[in-house]
Amino acid sequence: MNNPSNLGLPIGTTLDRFIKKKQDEFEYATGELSQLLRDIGLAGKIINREVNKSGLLDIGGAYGSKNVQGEDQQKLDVIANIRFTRALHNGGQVCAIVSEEDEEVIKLNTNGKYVVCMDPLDGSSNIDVNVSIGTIFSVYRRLSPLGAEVTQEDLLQPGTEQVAAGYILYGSSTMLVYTTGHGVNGFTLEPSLGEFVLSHANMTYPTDGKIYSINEGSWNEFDQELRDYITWCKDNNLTARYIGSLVADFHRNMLKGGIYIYPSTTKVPEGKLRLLYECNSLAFIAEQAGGVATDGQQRVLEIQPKAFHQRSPLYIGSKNMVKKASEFVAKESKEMS
Ligand code: P6P
Repeated sequence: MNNPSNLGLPIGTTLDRFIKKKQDEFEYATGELSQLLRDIGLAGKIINREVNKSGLLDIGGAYGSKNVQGEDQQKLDVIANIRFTRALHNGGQVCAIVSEEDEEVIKLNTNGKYVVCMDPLDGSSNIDVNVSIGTIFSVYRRLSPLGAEVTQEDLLQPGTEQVAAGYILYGSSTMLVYTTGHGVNGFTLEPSLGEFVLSHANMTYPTDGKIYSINEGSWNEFDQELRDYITWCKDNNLTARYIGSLVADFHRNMLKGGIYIYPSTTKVPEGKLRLLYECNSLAFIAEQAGGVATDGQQRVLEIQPKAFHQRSPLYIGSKNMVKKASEFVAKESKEMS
């Protein structure tokens, strides 16, 4: 397989060379965003090393504290947060980070042009059972002047303002998948080289699929419309696949076609996933790959954030599958994307 990227770069091109080549596409082709993406790649390689060793070193299991969501932090959550923050600080391009692991914003370089929102290690409770986990990130251009104090407006931009978004999947292989608004490309870590190399050029979401991903254990907390949709899936011979790790479910569905749903329920009316560094990041990727992402009612990317860690329901995946789900759950029929 040697389908070249949309730049004609062949499979096997290193991430560094790919970023440099695509730099011309960036509206601010001065290299800062390229540097930022390289910093993320570096942090991903370091975290990959820690994740792969977690069974051998005493870095698995709970850290003994809770994050802003009240969830038990895993030791690797904390390590991943430190690694990403350090890599982005040293790279110098980022003025602030909104991280799932920190209640308050992490202020870095006052002259940094970019804001990063991230979940350093999503699904980390799966670490101890060797299930794939992931890093999710979004990049925004700051609105306030360089050198000034970071503002709420810098940090709470709608997903439509993202200049880049991506995820790193620590699975049977480790992959970095990202977009800068010009399509989606996937890079696989070649451990013997320590390099991410282009392996999945121009990734596209199949417009349809046979996989639906939702935790049916919450059936009793679903509203009737959602139950009716799930029953429709069963009546139409769809397959249920739910890993319990968002990045892994999203990635599989993007390769094979499918829909992932984390809905509003009676227990979590706002849903469980966070808008800034889970829903928006994957929604940007999904749309760039021809997929769709809503909160059940509206396009995720158009939601105006009001708080760093606010949650949102998420229906994301193949265009026709999200559309079908919307026929059941959307309160009013409107074009989702
Ligand atoms: P539940 C992991 O905690 C996560 O944020 C996603 O990665 C995953 O899809 C979801 O929550 C699992 O949540 O409530 O089904 O266990």
